[in-house]
This record gives sequence, structure tokens and C-alpha cells, in this order.
Amino acid sequence: MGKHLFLGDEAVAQAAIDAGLSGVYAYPGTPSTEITEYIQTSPLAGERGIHSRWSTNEKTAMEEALGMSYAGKRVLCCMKHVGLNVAADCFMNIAMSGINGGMIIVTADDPSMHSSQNEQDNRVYGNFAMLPMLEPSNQQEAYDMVYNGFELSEKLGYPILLRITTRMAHSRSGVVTRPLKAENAMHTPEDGRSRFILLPALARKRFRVLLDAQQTFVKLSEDSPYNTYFDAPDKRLGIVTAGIAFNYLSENYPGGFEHPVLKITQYPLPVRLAVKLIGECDELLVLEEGFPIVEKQLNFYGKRITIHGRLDGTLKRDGELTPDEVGRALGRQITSYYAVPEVVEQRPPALCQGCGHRDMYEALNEVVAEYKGAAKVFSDIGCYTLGALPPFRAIDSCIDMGASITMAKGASDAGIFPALAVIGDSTFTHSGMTGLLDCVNENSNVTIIISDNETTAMTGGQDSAGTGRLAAICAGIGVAPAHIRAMIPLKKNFEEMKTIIREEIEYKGVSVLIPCRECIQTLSRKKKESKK
Ligand SMILES: Cc1ncc(C[n+]2csc(CCOP(=O)(O)OP(=O)(O)O)c2C)c(N)n1
Repeated sequence: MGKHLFLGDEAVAQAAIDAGLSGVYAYPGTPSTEITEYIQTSPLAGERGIHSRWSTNEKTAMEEALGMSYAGKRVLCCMKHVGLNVAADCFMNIAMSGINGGMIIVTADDPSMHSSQNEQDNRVYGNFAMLPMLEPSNQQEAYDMVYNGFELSEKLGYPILLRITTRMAHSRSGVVTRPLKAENAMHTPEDGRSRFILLPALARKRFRVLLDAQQTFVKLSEDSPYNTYFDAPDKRLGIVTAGIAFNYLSENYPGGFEHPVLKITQYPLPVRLAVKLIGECDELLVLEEGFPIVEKQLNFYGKRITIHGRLDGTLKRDGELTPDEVGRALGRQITSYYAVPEVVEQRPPALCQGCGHRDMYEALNEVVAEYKGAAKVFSDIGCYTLGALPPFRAIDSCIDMGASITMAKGASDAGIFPALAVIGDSTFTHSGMTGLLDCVNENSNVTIIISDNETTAMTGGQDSAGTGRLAAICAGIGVAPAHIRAMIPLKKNFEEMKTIIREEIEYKGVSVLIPCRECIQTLSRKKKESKK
């Protein structure tokens, strides 16, 4: 117990440890990564032997977490928002099976796409799966929600979806921690086979159980200490906040609220409280980070009054919410405190000097130029996506993790030649391997470059699941060993690299090239650590 200055991510991690966590399962992704990293380096987690090794992707992470929950243990599963797309198959079905040991699934959403390929609000997934959700308004609440959330999950028999967003994950605040709990003893579910075997006859029953549970979830939301109604005299306007928006509203009212406020941080919608606010006020303003989810629901319950928010343009439809934007929605004159001073020159991100991806792209670009615009390079998500920018301008696509190999295959099926894919080592094991099997099964005419820097560099240098085994994995999937070509991406090997790329483009079948050189960031970190 004590008082700490925690990032939102750290508050989540420490709360889970304190609540008797037995394992965290996750795949890195901003802004969720620090949760798992905190547990990996926590001496207490180490002493307790809490599982914290990275999983290969978010789906494997969630299924592994479910297995630990099945054994009766408390488990955390973390990912960035798009990670839940990968894990969605498991997520939707846990809503049918339920859990055994308490399970909290953390989705860290990234509105404004600071480090993401899209903007999505994963409260949609919570509603879709009809599961209870928590969305803290500050770091202390993040801690408390996780600390108590395992018990709630066990009581309900369902996982809890905890939604945080970038500012919550990556800003610090004082957090009071609570007493350390013992881990759960192992106990498998007595009714396991009727819940965890989702054959249609059993799944139908489980779906009814889920539907029947909705009333309980709503009642819990209505009685939750996290959902609070603050009364105030001026009822011409009522304000609804979701998650961190409550903090932003409070910043605009240092002396206390002028209008009644309904603070929502537990879902489903606390209908009784919402109806009370609608009944008392002339108009509503809805403040939420992400999609107009609560706003749409309130439109259903509050047909007779005007509701302002993201749908009527009072707040912009995209991007993060900020205290300033909330102020503007309240009709305040705001002069932004956050303008970037003119002396700061805006620079696009770039690959590090000395990075192996640079040498790979330089060689690739020269060979690709020989095909006079016919070659297409389908790429993927990682540091090497920066090959899209000058000076390289080397890639033609970046859609989702794994889509390089599969898009190259489809393009090759359509007749594009040469069809190339560039993918990183971690992305390859995350979701490139199955696409490679599709290529092998049809002997597609594709040339795949796995640009291997032996780490997951983009998210800060976490372990990569296939390090040292990529060639063996490709051979195991069925790529002909003669067409798995290793290279070391260095200037001195430039001509040799170009020759290999040319030869493998001209080979009519599946080739995998593996330029491998350690990420210079992890290398210099290791060097520094060895000097200590
Ligand atoms: C579904 C999903 N999960 C996680 C991420 C976050 N993320 C972006 S790239 C990446 C992996 C990058 O590693 P690697 O493929 O080895 O390339 P590197 O950055 O090392 O060059 C991760 C984890 C994401 N964008 N999408």
C-alpha cells in the first residue's frame, strides 16, 4: 500500500498485481504496451511468478488468458484497439462461455491515431458482445476498477472490458494502492463442459443466459459507485460525460458544476440515471472520447429534448477530446495553450540512421526500378512502413498486420508481376505465417521480404516471437529451402543483395528473402546495459 505517481497503464498493472493476478497475456501496441512491461519488470510479479511473456498476437493472448481463467486464476489480457479486431473471434465467444477466474480485457484506444492505422472506439465491441465495461476517468479510478474488477468478473461469470484511451494510458497522476491479495487457488469450472463447448445446442442456451444477464448488468451500472449524478441549479443544460471526459469537464469548472452532470464510467448505460437527467433538463450535452455511442443511446431515451455532441457538430466527429474542446462546446472563449511554437520545425518520422530496413529498401528500390513501374510492393505495419516516405517511397500499401503477404498473393493471382511483400519479423509471426501457407498451397508467384531486426522495434523493442527461427518456420510452412535466402543488409553487401532480389523475383513461385541485422536501438541499449 502507498501513494504513487502512476501512468494510467502502470495503475492498471499495479492494481492487477495487487488484486492477486496470476498472468498477463498481451501483444505490444501503443498505448497499451507499458501495462505488460510494468508487470515484466515488477519485482513483486517476479517473486510471485506471474506469467508475463509476450504472446504472438492478440488472439493467441486472449485464448491463453481464457485458459488461465479456466484454471480458476485471475488474468489480464491487454492490447491496443486494433488488437481487439484480431482477437474478436475469441472475444465474442467468451461472451457465450463466460469465464472462471476473474478476467479483465484491456483495450487501449488511440483516438487521433497518434500511433495507429485507424480510429475505432472499442466500446462498440463491448456493446456488440453485450459485456460489462469500465472506462476510468482518472488513474485512481483505473487502479480501483482493476483492483475490484476481478471480483466483479468472478461474481458475474463474465470478462470485464476495460477501455482506456491514449491520454489516460500515458499521463501520470497520484494513485493510492491497496493491500496485496493472494492469488486464486487452481479450480476448474464444475459446469465447464456446458459452458466451454460451444456446440450449437449448448451455445443457444448460453446466448439466452447472456441475454438474461443484461438486466443485471444494467442494474449494476445504475448502482455503481463509478456512475455518479451531480446535481446543480441551472437545469437549462444537463451534461453527460463518459470516461476521461469527466476530467476535462472538471478542468472547465474548477469551482464546481453549474449544470447537473451524469458521469458514466461503467456500462451498459445506467438507464435510470440517464432518464432522470433527461427528465430534469431542457437540453443535453454529451462528452465522450471516441464515437457518439452514449449520445446515440440517449437519443433513444431522450427523444423529446435536444441533445448536443458529436452528432450535431457541437464537437468534432473525429479525433481526441480535449479540455479546450469541452470548453468550446460549453461556449467558452478558448485560446489554445497547446499551440506548437513557430521555432519548432515539423519533421516527418524517419527510419533511424544505420537501420537495416534502410539498406534493404535501397537495394530493393534499385531492382524494382528495373521493372519500370510494373512492380508493386505490398508492405505491412512496423518501422519499415516508413519506407513509404522520402527518400525511399518504396511501398504501395500498408493496411493491417499481415496484409502484405496476402495482398501480394491476391495481386499476383490477378496478374501483377513482380508482386512483392515487405513484412517485419514480429508482424510475420503475428499474422503473416498463415498467408504464407496460402502462397505455398498455390505456389503463388510472390517474393516476400521478411525484414528481420530481431525485435518488435516499432513499439519499443519487445521480444519477437520468431527470432532465430524465421527460415525454419518458412521451410516448415513449405517454402522450398533453395528459395529461402538469407542476407545481411549492409552497404558492402549491396550488389549481392540486388542479385538475390532479382533472382528470386524471376523465380516463378514463392520466395522468401530474410535480410537480418539487429535493430540499432536495441543494440545500443544492450551495449549501454553491458557497461553498467
Ligand atoms: C493488430 C495490431 N497489433 C499491434 C499493433 C502495434 N504494432 C505496430 S507494428 C508492430 C510490430 C512491429 O514489429 P516488426 O514487424 O518486427 O517490425 P519493426 O517495427 O521491428 O521494424 C506492432 C506490435 C498494430 N498496429 N496492430
